Amino acid sequence: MAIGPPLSAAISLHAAVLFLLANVLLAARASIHYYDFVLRETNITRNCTTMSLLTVNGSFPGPVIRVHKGDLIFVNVHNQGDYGVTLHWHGVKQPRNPWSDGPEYITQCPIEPQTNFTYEVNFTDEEGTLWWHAHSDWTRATVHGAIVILPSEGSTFPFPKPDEEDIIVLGSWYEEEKLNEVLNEDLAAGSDVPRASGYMINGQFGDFVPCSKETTYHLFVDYGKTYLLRIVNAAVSAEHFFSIAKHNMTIVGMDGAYTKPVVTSYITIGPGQTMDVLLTTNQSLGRYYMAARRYSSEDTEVTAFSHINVTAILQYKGNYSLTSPPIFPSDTLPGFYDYFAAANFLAQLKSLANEEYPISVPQNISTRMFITASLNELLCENDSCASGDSKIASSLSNISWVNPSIDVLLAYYRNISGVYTPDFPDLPPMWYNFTGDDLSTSLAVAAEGTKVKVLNYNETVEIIFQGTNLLKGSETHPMHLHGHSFYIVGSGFGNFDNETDPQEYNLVDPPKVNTFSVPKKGWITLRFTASNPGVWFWHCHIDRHMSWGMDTVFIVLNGDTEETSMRPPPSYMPPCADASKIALKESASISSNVNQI
Ligand SMILES: [Cu+2]
Repeated sequence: MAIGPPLSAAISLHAAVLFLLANVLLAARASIHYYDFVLRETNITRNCTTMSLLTVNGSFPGPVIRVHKGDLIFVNVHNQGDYGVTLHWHGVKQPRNPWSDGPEYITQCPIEPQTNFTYEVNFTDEEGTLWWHAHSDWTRATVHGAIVILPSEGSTFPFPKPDEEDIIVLGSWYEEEKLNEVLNEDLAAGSDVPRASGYMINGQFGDFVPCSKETTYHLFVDYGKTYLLRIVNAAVSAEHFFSIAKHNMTIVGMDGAYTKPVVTSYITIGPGQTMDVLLTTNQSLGRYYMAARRYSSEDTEVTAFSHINVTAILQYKGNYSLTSPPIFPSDTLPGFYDYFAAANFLAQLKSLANEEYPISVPQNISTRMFITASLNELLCENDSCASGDSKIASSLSNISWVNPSIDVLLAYYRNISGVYTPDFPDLPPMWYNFTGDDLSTSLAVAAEGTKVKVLNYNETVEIIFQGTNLLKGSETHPMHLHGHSFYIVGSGFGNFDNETDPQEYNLVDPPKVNTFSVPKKGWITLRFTASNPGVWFWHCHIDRHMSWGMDTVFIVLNGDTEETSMRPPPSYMPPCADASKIALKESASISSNVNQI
């Protein structure tokens, strides 16, 4: 029938006009902000001791970035510290622009002392709470802060507007003043790496640590109001439970995307994750502890972590006696090893997934991967390790990631050979009872490599991350992907079953996240569309595991048009210390190409 083409042309013209109009409106509403972040050593006193630590603008946690959805910001980072640093905008997708993403030796080389670099951070579909942090060594222990992304101007939350809001940043504290130096010595020796001596809420330990009571964080509230709490877990290597005495919380968002409301008396939050919760102040006037406690998924024989509850105080305003101590959430805060409390909480999370906030879970998959996440060992040849004949390591599919000395992004963009290899496998090298209790130590020997996975533009990807119990080292692994959000369509305990488990997938309203924990002795399945051309880090957000090699990189190739291709680099990127080798590698790669021709 002749009616077909003109009608479809009319529809597409209509769609194009709408699209243009939407863009014009967005462009009119979005604004541009400029920030200066000065990194410098700052004296900080905690637990009766003063230490010199790197901070941004002298504050710990660092400054809050506050934007509306669709805004663009430029952050000029002035490094006045003593060592090279990079910053990352956790959960911000940075479409087509991995140059500003930040992970050291993945998308850039460090900003060296006495130099500066301006990051361009482009907020597109994110809404809610995210955060920024250093992404070099373990500098993020003190260099981190929240990012608040309000609804775009003229729109509002998908829940009644809260009366007020506040930010809760969970952090960790190390006794080692030169943390990075100790870390690098331990990594070279192959021994265990530092563990936090305590945890914090908004930079404070709370009432149960010496010299801390006077500075405990207080949230002063009015009776009968609703508060939006933006909770960030910025701890370097620890999952946490968090609960407020006598008050329920309603989860409404996670990782910069809205969720269906879930009423809960506690949350489980892994490092890297953010959660938005509503709190209604409907209890008797008084003081209530907001308490966090480490969730340890390590073997219960591992007790070398801080068992002190970290506290802040929710304090009602009004005339009443403050003589009684604050109430502690003893009945709602789960125990340190409460595996089921962690899993039960996470299983409730679902995307809002309505007409106004739609989701797009890939239904047809073009690339399937099955990746094991393990603790491992590396064999030391010729007694090269101080700790004996092996080093502690971790891996994805038994490949322990090694950072190159020239960043992967630069090597990809300029076609420099010898920096990485494009052979990260879709399947692990061997199959065994991954979650068994008596696995042979010979299975745990990993190979080192800088292996990346290359994806075509817009490929639909499904990944099953299977945790293993090699070296009796099963733990949760909060896996984080840069440049994309992904949907958690399934998770479970034990070994993934490729016949029965996919039948249980949630393809309707799975949570949309940038970080999600593979449970101890369990698995998760996630899906996403590789719609962001660039070079993107994929790693465990427990930095102990990340530094031991539980990492890989996904390169998403360019599409056919400029709009589906990576942007060119900015005029200045921090140079790599190994820059002299770049010219040599480039000429070697050109001559080897010539030889091939
Ligand atoms: Cu991990």
